[in-house]
Amino acid sequence: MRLYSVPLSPFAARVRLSIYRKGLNIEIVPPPEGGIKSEAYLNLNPMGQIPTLVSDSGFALPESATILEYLEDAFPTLSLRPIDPQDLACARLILRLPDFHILPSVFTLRGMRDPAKRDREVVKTQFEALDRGLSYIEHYLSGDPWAVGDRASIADHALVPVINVVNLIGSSFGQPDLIGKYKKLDAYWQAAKTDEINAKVIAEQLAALEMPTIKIVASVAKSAFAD
Ligand SMILES: N[C@@H](CCC(=O)N[C@@H](CS)C(=O)NCC(=O)O)C(=O)O
Repeated sequence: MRLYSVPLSPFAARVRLSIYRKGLNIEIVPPPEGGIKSEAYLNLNPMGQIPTLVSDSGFALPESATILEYLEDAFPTLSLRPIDPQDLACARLILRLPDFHILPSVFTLRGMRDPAKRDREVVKTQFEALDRGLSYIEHYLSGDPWAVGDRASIADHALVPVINVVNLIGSSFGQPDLIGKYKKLDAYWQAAKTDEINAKVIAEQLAALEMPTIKIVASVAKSAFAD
């Protein structure tokens, strides 16, 4: 099996977290030559997005949330799904909330990191939307060091890479502590960073900022966290 991934993408990072935590033998590879809009890649993932998981039989699965669930079904040992139905529902909620309420603003703001390209009104509106998104997570977080219950779950895998990119985007606009006002979220992040697997993926995301080869991917993936 292999996972097409780029280091900084919060969508790819959440899948890498599951792969590492479950100790799966899945090769993690960059997009093929030609990038994510090449014919070869579009044959695997017609949306032309990262990540894509490809099984040994050639089954190619896009969409990070779906991939996380597939990994749970295909490799149930060391389950990352809470057992209690209510906890599981909360984990799935926390998995999805950033996609609707945080990452769209992060990506828009990312396109405006250059002060010359900033529209003040858009920046203001997007930071407000991002803040609302963080408040939703605060509402549903059940504690620390894990987002739901007393062990790692798919919710943590969605959340950790997202907080990392929220911090990065805040820093590029002179607001490095966007989560500080949210007590549960802040405590969660402080604890989450000390977990070895989380720390590995956080470091991979941060290291990507220094990698010149990532720029090749970024020229294709306009909205990606990849340049
Ligand atoms: N809903 C998708 C989103 C994936 C996504 O947007 N990936 C970005 C990388 S961070 C990408 O490939 N962007 C390029 C594009 O959308 O054309 C998922 O959860 O996997």
